[in-house]
Amino acid sequence: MADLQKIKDAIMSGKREEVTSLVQAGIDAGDNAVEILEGGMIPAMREIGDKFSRNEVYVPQMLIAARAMQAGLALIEPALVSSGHQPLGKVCIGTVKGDLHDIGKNLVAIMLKGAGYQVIDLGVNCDVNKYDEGIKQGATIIACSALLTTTMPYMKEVVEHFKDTDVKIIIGGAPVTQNYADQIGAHGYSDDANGAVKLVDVLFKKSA
Ligand code: B1M
Repeated sequence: MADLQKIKDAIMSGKREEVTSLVQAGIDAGDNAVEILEGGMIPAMREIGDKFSRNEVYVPQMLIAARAMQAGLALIEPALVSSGHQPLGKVCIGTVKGDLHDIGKNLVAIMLKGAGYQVIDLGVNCDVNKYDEGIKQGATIIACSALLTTTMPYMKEVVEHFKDTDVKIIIGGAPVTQNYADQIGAHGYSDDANGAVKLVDVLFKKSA
């Protein structure tokens, strides 16, 4: 089994090459990608965030930790994504306007692809026009991510923008809650990437 503590430490200290070799060693040893993700990688991001809150680290350290995390994610992505079946439907995903956090959004995209959906990744800092582009490319569901309490309110604008259409909007991200989703009239909320896949499954079954 990969040394999850070492992976966590390497991500927190932004050692991209060390993360790559530790994660690769885990994959080569046949470890479960979800265990590497949930046992080492995600806890690293949580802890660096807590340190940031306590002023023990600053933005540059969060940034290099995020880069090391992305390097590890790229390695486990193929194991998280199963292949070989027809797309079940199209979903577009993006982090809302003003928000540059993309790790959670990327994870949701990976899990959706793994579940057989075609994913249009709109990136970060998405305004309603950007989400419109995803819809024009054939998506029927929008997955919106927000990590900041200051950017979360933009989700209401996205819901309002698509109010009189058939587009379904699901939301998530650290500050987002079920209560907030109900309040703004979103079609679903999940606190993690697997839950987002379940929401999409339900919405596609409903529209089938
Ligand atoms: Co930022 N940051 N950051 N940051 N950052 C947080 C979010 C923060 C909580 C840190 C803290 O204070 N403890 C805090 C927000 C406070 C608040 O608003 N309440 C914060 C802040 C303040 C800031 C800046 C303002 C700092 C500054 O400049 N002074 C700034 C804002 C920049 C901007 O966006 N405009 C900023 C910048 C950055 C970096 C660029 C340095 C970097 C991001 C790099 C990147 O993403 N490429 C960064 C990072 C890394 C973090 C933390 C440490 C980690 C975020 C992360 O990747 N988590 C974060 C602290 C934390 O989260 N504990 C923090 C791992 C990821 C897997 O989890 O994204 O939550 P998460 O996704 C989860 C679920 O939320 C869910 O599924 C995922 C896992 O299953 N989910 C969805 C996410 N999206 C979903 C969508 C769905 C469903 C589920 O669709 C339906």
